[in-house]
Amino acid sequence: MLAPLAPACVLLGSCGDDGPAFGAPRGATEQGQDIFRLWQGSIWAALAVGAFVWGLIAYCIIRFRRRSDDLPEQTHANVPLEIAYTVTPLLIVAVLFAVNLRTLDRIDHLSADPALTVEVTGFQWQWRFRYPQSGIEVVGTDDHDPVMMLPAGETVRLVLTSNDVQHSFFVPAFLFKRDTVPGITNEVDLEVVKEGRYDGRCAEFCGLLHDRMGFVVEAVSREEFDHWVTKQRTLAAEARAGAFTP
Ligand SMILES: [Cu+2]
Repeated sequence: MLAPLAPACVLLGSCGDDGPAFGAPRGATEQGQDIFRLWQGSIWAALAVGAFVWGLIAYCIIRFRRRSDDLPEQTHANVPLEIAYTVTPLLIVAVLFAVNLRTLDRIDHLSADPALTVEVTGFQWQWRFRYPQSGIEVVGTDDHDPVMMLPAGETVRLVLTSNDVQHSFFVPAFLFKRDTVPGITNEVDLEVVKEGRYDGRCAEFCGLLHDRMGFVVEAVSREEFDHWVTKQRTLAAEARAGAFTP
């Protein structure tokens, strides 16, 4: 069905079952896919307007091209036309605004019962991921980017803040970025739709070693996630026991 679009797909990005991507990631979360559809719809709308305008320009160039040195018939004002080209852009902007607002509302929606909560703290210059339900804490070091393990296909609540200056939690594949601000807690729900590893970065220049604030979000099956939780708890218990050994 998309065969006629093939040349455009090469120019504009990949074509999948959901149409051309126009250069954007398709979103690896439910929320990201919502944002992607908004992007895709906006580009289709822009192309439709563009095609209409280019068509009118082509029509005017051909239909009213110079045929002689005589001036064409001169007219003044066309009220219905002027109303139409004033109202139409206003309507387009109103529709885009409404659609944006609807997407914003959906991606900012917080579930009443998230399956998992992860407290994300940015600090100079690393990340701390804390799982309050299990007491697990993952902290990045100079040598190791921290990995946030999540169960795929489940709603995860991220609670974001900062210990010092402003940072920004950014996962390009999720089409998602949220600032971590000292003294302020930002909450967001994400549902990763496909298992995999997704690279993240700090997206707010936060000082000398800002570039080291990379991290990974790894979405796995529920079984793998539960296994990881058990393993982390065992390791933590062993570390505590070791610390108390005389
Ligand atoms: Cu930073």
